Amino acid sequence: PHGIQHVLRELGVQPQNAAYSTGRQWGRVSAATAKTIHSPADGHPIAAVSMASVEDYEQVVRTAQEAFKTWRLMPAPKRGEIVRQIGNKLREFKEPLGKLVSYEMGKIMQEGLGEVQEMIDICDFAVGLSRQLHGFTMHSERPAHRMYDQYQPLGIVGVISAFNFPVAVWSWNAMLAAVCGDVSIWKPSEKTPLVAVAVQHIIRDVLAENDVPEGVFNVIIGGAEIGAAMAADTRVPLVSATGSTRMGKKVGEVVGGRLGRALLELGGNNAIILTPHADLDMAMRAVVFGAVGTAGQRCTTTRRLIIHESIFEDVKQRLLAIYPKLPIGNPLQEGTLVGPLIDKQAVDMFTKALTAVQAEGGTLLIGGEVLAGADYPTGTYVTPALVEARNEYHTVQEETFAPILYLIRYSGGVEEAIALQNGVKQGLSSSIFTLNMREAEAFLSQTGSDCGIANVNIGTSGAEIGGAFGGEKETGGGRESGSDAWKVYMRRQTNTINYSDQLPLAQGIKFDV
Ligand code: UN1
Repeated sequence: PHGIQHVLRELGVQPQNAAYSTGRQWGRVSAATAKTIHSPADGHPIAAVSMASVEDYEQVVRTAQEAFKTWRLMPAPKRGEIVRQIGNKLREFKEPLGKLVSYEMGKIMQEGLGEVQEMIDICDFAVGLSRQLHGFTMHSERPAHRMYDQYQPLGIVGVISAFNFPVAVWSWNAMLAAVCGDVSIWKPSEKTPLVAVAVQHIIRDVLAENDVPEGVFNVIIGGAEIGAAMAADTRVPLVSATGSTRMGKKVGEVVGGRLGRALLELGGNNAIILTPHADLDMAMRAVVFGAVGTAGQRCTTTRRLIIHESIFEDVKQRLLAIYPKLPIGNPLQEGTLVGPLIDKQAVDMFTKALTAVQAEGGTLLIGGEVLAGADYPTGTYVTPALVEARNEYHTVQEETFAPILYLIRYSGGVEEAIALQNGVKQGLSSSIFTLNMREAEAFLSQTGSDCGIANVNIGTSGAEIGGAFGGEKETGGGRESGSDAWKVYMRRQTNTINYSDQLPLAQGIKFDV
């Protein structure tokens, strides 16, 4: 259906794919560990993968360690040149890769293409960065001394990515790591390994044409034990993990236990504040994209709407007019805006959260059904839900990775709305819609939003790659992607050089021997 066989051939996705790759080469296929991936869109089997063992992981790490020895010697702009070519290959394959992302993960085609565009954008960003891995120079307090800091390649970067952005998050990490002189080992989500196979196929020729050694860009497909091995491995100085707070706490604990670096990008419980000064026409588009886009499965998804009581009824009626008309269906179908959830387990969490929030006193206004019938063959299609709720409900405090939007009322000034927005454990993304400058600036001030991302008159999701991406509190504190997020991928060093014939001590200390 939808030309998917052709796409699989073009992307080198075989009926059965091997468990790991160190660049061009693929590891052995063990039929015993085969896992078939089914599309959440139509339930059809797409292809199978082998699951790697910890011994396979060992093999990959050794190859990566060897590769790092030479990769770090290549001048950064030359590494950038290779990333530039990877970006161009992704441009060539944007359509089929976007389609496979859509088919394997279930996000609509437009968002699949958008995800590949994020990869292309980060490649461009990384190319520029490869000539800008700047450190500062400082003036020494001692005569004839020079002082500066420099950034050196760090080593192996472990990348654990989630199903919802199955390829873009890899590229944020792997492309920055590559220009920084690091090698990466990617463990994609068990739910979406085929797009990782496809990416490896796409970059293969670039690696060959540039004689990139095996071990610079590694993929290993496997279960939680591979992630656990990576987290515990002192040969992996940085582990970048995207996913649930539960997973991140485990990874963070293990990596922290060996004093390694963990870059964590975990759950969000993102809110949009609508004040009496909001442009509601504009706000509604942002709210609906944020709440039902990617079927509510972005870490930046809008989960809470904090609405001033004077406009509460108006906002509610506007949403109640939009929600019944949302085109729900096959994500590859032109015009669909809401695709399926990733699997039945996700559907279960969706329905359980709705039952729980109603038991706490919430009112389900619309949605919450699991769709059945010929157009919805997988049991993973749901109707996005609107729930009138209170911020303090346990269910509202948790991130449910599904399209549920909680409508929460406030009656005082913007400070009250900000307190509600901040009144959760997570701290990823936040927004305010207002044309009032005092409200907007209060939201952005030191007593405003406590999130890693705070927007004015823009929704919570759909960030550009140029900014640093991540959040505070239980979101994990890490920053990926743009701005100076690259620094975590490098080893920082302060250098002081004495070119005098004296040895003066800092702080003026006298120590004559
Ligand atoms: C994620 O959901 O893990 O800002 C990443 C956004 C996207 C990235 C989301 N650019 O919504």
